[in-house]
Amino acid sequence: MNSLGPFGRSAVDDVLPVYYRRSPSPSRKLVADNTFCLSCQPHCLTLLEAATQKRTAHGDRDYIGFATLPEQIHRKSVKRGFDFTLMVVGESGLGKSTLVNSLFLSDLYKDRKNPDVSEKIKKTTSIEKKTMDIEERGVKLRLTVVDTPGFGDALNSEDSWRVCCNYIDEQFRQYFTDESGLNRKNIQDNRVHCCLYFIPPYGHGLRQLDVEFMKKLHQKVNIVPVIAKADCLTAPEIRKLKQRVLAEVAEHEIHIYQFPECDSDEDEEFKQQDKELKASVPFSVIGSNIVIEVEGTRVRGRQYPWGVVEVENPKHSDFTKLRNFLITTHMQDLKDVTEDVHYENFRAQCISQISQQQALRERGKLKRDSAPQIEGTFSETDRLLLQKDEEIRRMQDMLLQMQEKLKASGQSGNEMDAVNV
Ligand SMILES: Nc1nc2c(ncn2[C@@H]2O[C@H](COP(=O)(O)OP(=O)(O)OP(=O)(O)O)[C@@H](O)[C@H]2O)c(=O)[nH]1
Ligand SMILES: [Mg+2]
Repeated sequence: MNSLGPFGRSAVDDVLPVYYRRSPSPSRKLVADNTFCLSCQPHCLTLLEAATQKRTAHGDRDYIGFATLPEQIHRKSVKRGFDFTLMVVGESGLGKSTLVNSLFLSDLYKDRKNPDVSEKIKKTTSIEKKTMDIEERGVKLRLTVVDTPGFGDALNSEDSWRVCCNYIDEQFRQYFTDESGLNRKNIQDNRVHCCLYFIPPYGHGLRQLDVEFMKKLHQKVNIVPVIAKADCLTAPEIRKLKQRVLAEVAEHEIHIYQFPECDSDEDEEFKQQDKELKASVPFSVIGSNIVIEVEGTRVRGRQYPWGVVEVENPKHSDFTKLRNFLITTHMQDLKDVTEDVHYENFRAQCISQISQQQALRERGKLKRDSAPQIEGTFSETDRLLLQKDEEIRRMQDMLLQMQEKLKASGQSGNEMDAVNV
């Protein structure tokens, strides 16, 4: 691979955040120097003391040491590794698997058999997930590709989007559960960070199925539309189709992935290339699993009787732009938007659902709790009333007995008067 990034930057430049790229290299030296100071007098010096000694020795009194923070983050992230999940969606045969193989210089789908027509009729969209670990200059990337063979294959393709939608939700749900659990340190992030949506080159823009899919999923995932098999179209046809797709996207209020604004302090060349990248959407792409020799150089391409279509030739397609966008320049932004916008939406919905369920449960509990309480109150009152009734009844009995005794003894008159008094 070329050691320079797409915009003439080194691979290290592309990996490191801008503020670190521009910070002077002495920050790296400070870490080493501190380690030296601490290790030579490990028991007498604190890290701060060591830093202070170094500052004084070097006569640099303005140097506190936090300039190493970006490097600390960088080292930690490199150690931990990165993960990225890409979903490819589009009608069967549009070249999804071929493009993935071309993008990651791999052959992920060697064993795949194509279903025959009778299978296709009853087939529904399936999800095929492949993960591979890639390492480049010590940076590890765990790449997951989620393929959707059979998308739009079945006669009734209305629900094709539902399978993808459920898959994306399921990954969010899993992440939400893991994040709310006890062991939050080693969460595996399987959330879908980008969805390449393949538009056929032979139509006149978006079809009902394309509009439906994008409308159902644009709030859940970063959708990046691509025009498949661009070698089927001439340059003016590609331009026309791109314009049409963009117009239809706007007409149907579909929110495809929005490129972030370029920093104003970036150099002119970078700004120009960023502008070209944005102008290329939807990317027209070509894929091939074959390497051909053209004028002494081996290139990925498609051999036709009239010539070779080169996958990585910018005059032939936007493949290189798409690859740079996905891997070199915007991978982190795709992840950030997934985290900050799509996952946040899902999380907010989950929390509001949980709160609603809790409120309903509380209401139910209140009802259940209040029922025995009323019963209890009634039985207690009844018990007291019965006690009083019983007492009154006993006193009346006693009174009657006394009256009868008095009558019987013959002295009833006077004594009865005394009792009544
Ligand atoms: N002309 C042209 N053909 C292509 C291109 N990419 C792939 N193909 C061919 O199209 C056919 C289907 O390619 P696949 O990559 O299997 O298509 P898919 O979208 O993965 O199909 P499913 O897995 O069935 O959904 C193969 O014969 C490829 O060689 C391309 O860019 N241009
Ligand atoms: Mg495929």
